[in-house]
Amino acid sequence: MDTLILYVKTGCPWCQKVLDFATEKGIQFELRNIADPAVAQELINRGGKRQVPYLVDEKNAIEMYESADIIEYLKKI
Ligand SMILES: N[C@@H](CCC(=O)N[C@@H](CS)C(=O)NCC(=O)O)C(=O)O
Repeated sequence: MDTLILYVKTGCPWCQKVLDFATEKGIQFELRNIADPAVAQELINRGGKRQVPYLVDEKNAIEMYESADIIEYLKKI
C-alpha cells in the first residue's frame, strides 16, 4: 500500500478514533502533527481549514476531513 498521510493533533479524540480503527485493520500512516505551526499551515493550504483528522491518499488523489468519512474510506482500501 502506498503511503497514507494523516494530519493529527495530540489529544484529539477524533484522531484517536481513526488511529484505533487503523491499528485494528493494520493500516499505517505517516503522521503529521499540527502542533508544529508549519504543519498546521501545510494542512490549511491543502484542505482550506485547520481541522484534524485529515487524510491524504496521494496515490488515489483523495483528501478528506471528518473522522467518520475517513474510516468509511479506509474500510474500502
Ligand atoms: N467532526 C470532526 C471533528 C474534528 C474536530 O473537532 N477536530 C478538532 C480537534 S479534536 C480540531 O481540529 N480543532 C482545531 C484545532 O485543534 O486547531 C471529525 O469527526 O473529524
